[in-house]
Amino acid sequence: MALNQQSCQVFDAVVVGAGFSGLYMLHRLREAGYSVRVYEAADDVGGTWYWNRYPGARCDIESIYYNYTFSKEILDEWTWSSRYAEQPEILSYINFVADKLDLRRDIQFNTRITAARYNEESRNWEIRMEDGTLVAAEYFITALGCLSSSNIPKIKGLDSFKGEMYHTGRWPHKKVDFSGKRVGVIGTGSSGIQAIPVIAKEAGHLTVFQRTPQYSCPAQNHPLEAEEIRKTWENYDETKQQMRYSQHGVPYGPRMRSALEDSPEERERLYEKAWQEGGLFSLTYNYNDIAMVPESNETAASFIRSKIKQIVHDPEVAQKLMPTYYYATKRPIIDTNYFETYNRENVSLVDIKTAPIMEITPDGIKTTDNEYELDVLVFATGFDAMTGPLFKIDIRGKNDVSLKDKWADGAELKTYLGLATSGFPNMFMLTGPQSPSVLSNMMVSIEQHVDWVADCIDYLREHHLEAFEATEEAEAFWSHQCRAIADMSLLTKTDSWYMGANIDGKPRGFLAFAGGVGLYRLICDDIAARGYEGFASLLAHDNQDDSKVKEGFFVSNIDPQAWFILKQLESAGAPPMEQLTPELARMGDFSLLAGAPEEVAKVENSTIPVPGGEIPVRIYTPEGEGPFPALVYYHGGGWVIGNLDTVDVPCRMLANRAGCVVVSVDYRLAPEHKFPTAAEDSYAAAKWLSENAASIQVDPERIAVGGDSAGGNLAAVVALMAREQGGPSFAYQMLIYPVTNHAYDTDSYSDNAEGYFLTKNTMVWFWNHYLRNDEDGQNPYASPLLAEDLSGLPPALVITAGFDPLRDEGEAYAERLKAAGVPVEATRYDGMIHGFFWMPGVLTEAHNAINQAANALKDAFNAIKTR
Ligand code: NA7
Repeated sequence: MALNQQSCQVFDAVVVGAGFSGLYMLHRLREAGYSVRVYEAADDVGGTWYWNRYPGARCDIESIYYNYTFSKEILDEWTWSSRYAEQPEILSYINFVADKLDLRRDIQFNTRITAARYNEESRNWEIRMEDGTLVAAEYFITALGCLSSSNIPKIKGLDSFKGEMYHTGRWPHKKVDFSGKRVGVIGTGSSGIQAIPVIAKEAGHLTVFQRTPQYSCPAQNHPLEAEEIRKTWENYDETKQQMRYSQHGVPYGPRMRSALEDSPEERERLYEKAWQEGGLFSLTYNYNDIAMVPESNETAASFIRSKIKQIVHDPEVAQKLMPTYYYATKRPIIDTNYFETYNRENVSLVDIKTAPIMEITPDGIKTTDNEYELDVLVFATGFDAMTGPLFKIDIRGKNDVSLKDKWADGAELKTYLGLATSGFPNMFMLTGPQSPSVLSNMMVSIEQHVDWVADCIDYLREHHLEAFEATEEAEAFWSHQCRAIADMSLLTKTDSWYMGANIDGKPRGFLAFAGGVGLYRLICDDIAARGYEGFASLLAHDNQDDSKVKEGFFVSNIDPQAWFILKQLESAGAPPMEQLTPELARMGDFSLLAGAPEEVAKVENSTIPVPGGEIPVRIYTPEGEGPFPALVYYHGGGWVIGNLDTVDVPCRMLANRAGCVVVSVDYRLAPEHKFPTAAEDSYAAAKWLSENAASIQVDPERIAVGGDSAGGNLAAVVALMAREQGGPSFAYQMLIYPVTNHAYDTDSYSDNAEGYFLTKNTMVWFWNHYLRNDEDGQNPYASPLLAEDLSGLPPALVITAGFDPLRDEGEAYAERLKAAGVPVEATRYDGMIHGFFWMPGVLTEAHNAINQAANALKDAFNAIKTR
């Protein structure tokens, strides 16, 4: 496609698509004084809402929040008629905005863009229309929508059908008449579930061809009063901020509680309330772990299944409608009388998983066990989402490489922030793959993207930066993050269109950023504030500050899951621990990071005597016959915070995997009980176990000590105390990122002083609460690294984390043990942060470390057995 640019129009920016994102992009750029042209295949504005006109089509976000928020005036001038607006009303709203801002004069309708190519010489994009016309632009912006490439499955005989055929995403503009007709609907996603009840009312007979049963909750749609809208937006700025910094783009979020913390009765009560209230998030927002923890998910899933059973009269039909995948791992669906529709005489349900469709015949559908005669066939079969619309245009970047080839048809999807991709300078994708878009209220995501791109273009012009593109490093980082973050949830455990699984032959992989719109906004803003870190401009290369790029967070080798946790904690804006009182610091709840506690044969809370009092312990006994080996476990928390619950999950996992009893010890905390109380309590607990082993089915010859962080310190100290104070003798010491020295002088302290969960300042705060004075810090029972002699101690496992201030002192202790002749297995988890051992709910490496520790314990116990 060679172009004589003098012969064609040249714009500052070309935008493809006149839906919500394209329209706002046009407005922003035009207001800033750029020349912009929007091309749209349809004959009017609307995008997704122009095409999806099927009966019953509605938004699944409450209309009150499904607005542009950039203009208070526009917001105030529009009134929605119901809680969930119907498609015609949403389309009217889009038209109202287009008129109000006089957008149409810069939109060319009925124009499909077929190709776009970056010309490296002119540094312009050359954009070709279906009729061959070319235009050029410095910036090429896709506003294609995520769900605009409709999917009609390639079923044998498709073209032979004599009746009428429609796809929900390409619905005609005239009313389709179903009255008295035999109608078939293939597909029971959101579109099918909205359309089926409406079609059923009109059709002679409706046959639904269902491949996967779905969870759906009632929308409980109702008329909206103008007063309600006014009240909601009374605090315009505040509501807007709440939406922007939320998880999904609505001004509320999940309750900070695990579904497993409530009794079944309480859960039932809350789910029932949510069912009555209706809406997309009602059920899931009862708890914060439904999308994360299988057991929590099942509580919501089984509630919906029980509702289906109640609603659908015919038990066989109800059974066919029972979904089994993890709830909310596909976009949750809300409906109006969907399940009730199966009680109608004129509706039948065909399960095409057990009897698949063989072919479409001139008269209807033939499955493996039946034939269905139809007059109308409706495909509610969804879309080739996210990448589909981009691949429909032949987009070519530098060296004439096509986007489709670069991404290997989607198998190697690589973007930076979902906004840009290397090799395609000055191209921006609005709500594209690897952005949070489809997991959110689209309006919030759209406004964020458009604002960011408009600001970026201003910056480029101001700094005379041309040919601006994402670096390969940055996009590798981002793409890795997106996959790893999605893997932390249940989202990747289900075949869904989020995974590309709905399209035959489409490569599988999670297509969006699952970290939430609020966090995403912070990251994007952070990157902009760093001078658009992760982007490079060819022409300005000499002027760019390379050091910035090298130090950037996207080139660090921190584990993506750990990075995500850190970003989330950062965005939560909690004050540093050292600014809190110990009482307040103890209230922090990290149970979501730990994940769901697994079953252990027996878990018992008890107390044991220690000098000057009693302390609680929790005893985990595995399946099988005793006597068992045992691990005495000391939790972390800088001797100031932490308790038995903090380490409940890893203790359970260790008990099951190592086949040992775990005695978790709630030693007394500082500053109420300063050094050496914690060490003495810990030693007393180990001695108690050794002396009372038989009473809890433990073999006294096979006892290990272990712990993490301050608990690792206590385990090491107990081993020293036992050697020096006449036993007991331990089979093993398991030291997880232990504190070993009251000093802050290591490289890891300076490299990881802040930004990696445990900070240097917090460590200083912990030590200051723990020790009575500096002299205590020199005591080997506080700083075991200072012990003169480490010989004769039990064999050890020392696990450290790469991004931890305590890394080097843990490793120094391992070295000293080795030098003293103690067998040591030392492992550094390079990409990990302090505390990761008790975060198996979100970190794969936590599982690896717990498994490693369990295997090491097992080996140590077996060595004694066979001695
Ligand atoms: P979805 O959610 O992708 O649903 C498509 C439906 O079509 C779903 O039930 C599919 O079953 C079914 N389908 C897809 N291909 C086939 C074939 N080949 N044979 C039979 N059935 C098939 O699209 P929607 O339009 O409903 O909703 C898209 C989004 O719009 C929605 O998430 C909201 O965000 C709004 P499957 O589940 O793949 O087995």
